[in-house]
Amino acid sequence: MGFGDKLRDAIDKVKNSLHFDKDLIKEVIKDIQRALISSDVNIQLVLKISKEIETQAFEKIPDGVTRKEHIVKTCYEVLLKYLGGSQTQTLPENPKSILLCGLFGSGKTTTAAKLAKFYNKRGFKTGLICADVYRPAAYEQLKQLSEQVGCVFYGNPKLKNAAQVTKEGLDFLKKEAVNLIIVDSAGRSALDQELTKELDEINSILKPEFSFLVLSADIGQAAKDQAEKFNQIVGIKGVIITKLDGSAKGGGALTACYITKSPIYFIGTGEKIDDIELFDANRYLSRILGFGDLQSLLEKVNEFSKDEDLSDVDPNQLLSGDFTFNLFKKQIKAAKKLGPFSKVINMLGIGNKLSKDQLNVGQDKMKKYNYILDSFTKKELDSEPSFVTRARIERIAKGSGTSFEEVRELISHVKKMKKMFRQFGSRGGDMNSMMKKMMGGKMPDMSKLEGMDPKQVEEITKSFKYK
Ligand SMILES: Nc1nc2c(ncn2[C@@H]2O[C@H](COP(=O)(O)OP(=O)(O)OP(=O)(O)O)[C@@H](O)[C@H]2O)c(=O)[nH]1
Ligand SMILES: [Mg+2]
Repeated sequence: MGFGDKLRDAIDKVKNSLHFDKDLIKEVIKDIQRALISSDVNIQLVLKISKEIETQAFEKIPDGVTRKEHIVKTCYEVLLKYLGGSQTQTLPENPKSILLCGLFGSGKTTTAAKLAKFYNKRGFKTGLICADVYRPAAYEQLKQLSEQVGCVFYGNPKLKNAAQVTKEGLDFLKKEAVNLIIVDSAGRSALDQELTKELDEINSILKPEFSFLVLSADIGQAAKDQAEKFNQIVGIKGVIITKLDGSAKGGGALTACYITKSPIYFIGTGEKIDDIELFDANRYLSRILGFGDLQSLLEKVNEFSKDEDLSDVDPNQLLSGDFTFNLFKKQIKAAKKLGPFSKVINMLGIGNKLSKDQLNVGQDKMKKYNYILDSFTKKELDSEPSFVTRARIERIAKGSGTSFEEVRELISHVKKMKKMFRQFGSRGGDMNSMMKKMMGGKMPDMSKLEGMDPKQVEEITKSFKYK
């Protein structure tokens, strides 16, 4: 169970219960405590969070709001406050240079390539410099990633001085007329003198507009020490948390950033080059708590729509239960780029409603399904599963070189998906209107909170009244 699943279960307990008493609230708070502790959140902070939820849960509730709605809102807001790092940051429209630093294996090189792709998609001409002269394979790794991204690359495996490579890289990239430079530096097992010296030297040559500390979510609370040390010794603008997809300790890393007031700019959510997002605490939390995040799914789908013909995949269509073979075919095509289907489903906040088998339609199966769907006629692709009769199944199996059973399995898969989306759709609608009611029609705009001190932010968050 990853970070988020347990929290979600606790919140679901409130959502699904019919009546409330002190015992239920205490039980839910215990569940939240357990979830936070197992994701490595500092114990003092866990107590603080639970105390806040408990106090607010029993406050007088405003007219027109049920106790249940009030409690869900309270849990959401308190968790948002502590898991949101030091609030959502916005990057300027035109960043010129970014330096990535961090300890061994934190994800710097992968993040450098992810950022390059992120900005390329937004119209930048990005250049990557490999300033890791420490690890022999570093040059080749970043070079290959640059080719994958399609951005300009500079490295010099013969040089053993990171500052010197950076200097050469800057000259080279100037000629290439790039408008964003991203520098990948070497990791060490600790921020020792050697690494400090190296980063200082790169800093004085690059004068980065943004120097980011790259932290892996699986270090949990240890993120606090690292953020403090890097900030004191080399100075950082903010952090990027990687591996939030796989780590159960994500809560520890996120709250550590809240404690050290380190702004989180980006999060890494997978190994693929597209698995990076600007960190938006509100959006992240609604996703892990299962409120669904149609917005980020839509954005992602739109980014790929040009080359993958996904422009007409409308989540509302999905949620109305209108899940066709055609849509399934498109999903298989898009899965390569969007990442595993399980991830798309998680963005919708319904990952926990599916069985493992439904989630893990493996790559081989995907290929087979693709062959099968290629043998469907246009009419069959747009039809209800019941339209695909026995005779049709036989024809499709023959045409695709698969078996009768395999075609039947695909049909039953689509049937299940259709049913599941329809069920979620009706529930999701209720959830949306409930959230609206709770937030007075709108959610706090986190981008407005940038740079404020946490006290001010607290005041503003509190001022969101019910309508
Ligand atoms: N699941 C997941 N894996 C990631 C993510 N970011 C990086 N990784 C993986 O983490 C491992 C280390 O990543 P690198 O980018 O090489 O890390 P690094 O900080 O450059 O490592 P050094 O240069 O050796 O210090 C690789 O296997 C990556 O695929 C992420 O967001 N999610
Ligand atoms: Mg590296």
